[in-house]
Amino acid sequence: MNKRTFTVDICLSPTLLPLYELKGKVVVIVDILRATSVMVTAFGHGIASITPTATLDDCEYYKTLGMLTAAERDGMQAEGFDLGNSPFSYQTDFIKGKDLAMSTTNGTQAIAASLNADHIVIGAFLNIDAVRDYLLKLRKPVLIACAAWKGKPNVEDTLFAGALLQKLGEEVVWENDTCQIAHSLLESAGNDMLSLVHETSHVKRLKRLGIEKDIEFCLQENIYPLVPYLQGKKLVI
Ligand code: 3SL
Repeated sequence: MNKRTFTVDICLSPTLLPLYELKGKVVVIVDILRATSVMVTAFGHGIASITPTATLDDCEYYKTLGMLTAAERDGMQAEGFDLGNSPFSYQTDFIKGKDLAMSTTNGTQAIAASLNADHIVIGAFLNIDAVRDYLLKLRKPVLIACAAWKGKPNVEDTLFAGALLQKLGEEVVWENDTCQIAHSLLESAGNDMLSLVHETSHVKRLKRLGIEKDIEFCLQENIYPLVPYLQGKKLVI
């Protein structure tokens, strides 16, 4: 490893996070379908901050403070909250300048499990080049933390991890075999990530809910050149 290179590792599920040292690391949280894609979209449309919460009760508390709230469980909007987890719900001027509290099945849990990291940033295909540039500027050891689905690794988050690795290229040293797994998966997708993702369990789950357009939207690259990062309890840009 020369002076300028830095390490990258990939954690395929939050249940494996206790095996990783987070101190001294930049953790990139990834939940392609759909939490981190939604967060990036919300910032792209002017939200002022997002406070991620692991529990619905905590999210509800922020409602009592007058904040906008979003909550999802098992793909559906949780009852009593203002918004759900579709990126299309955030493409509106209504959210401009607002502070949002948000709780999701996996994405916000992955953030809660990573709080010992030096930096937490939000990654999605929608902002992948901006994330790469951010990491190249910081030049600190990176852990890409996949939110997965209820502890089980998934294709879409692993694909993103492979794509980010590829974009970091020669600037990084791969720390563990999960990097090879993610990179091989990306190569197996070739130019057709959509077909691979279409076969996944989460897509089947989401299709049952009739939100196929969300899937295609979340697989687009570089729609929003911004990087949300955790500052105290809030994500900001
Ligand atoms: O688990 C999550 O954080 C969500 O992104 C899941 S869903 O896409 O809303 O089903």
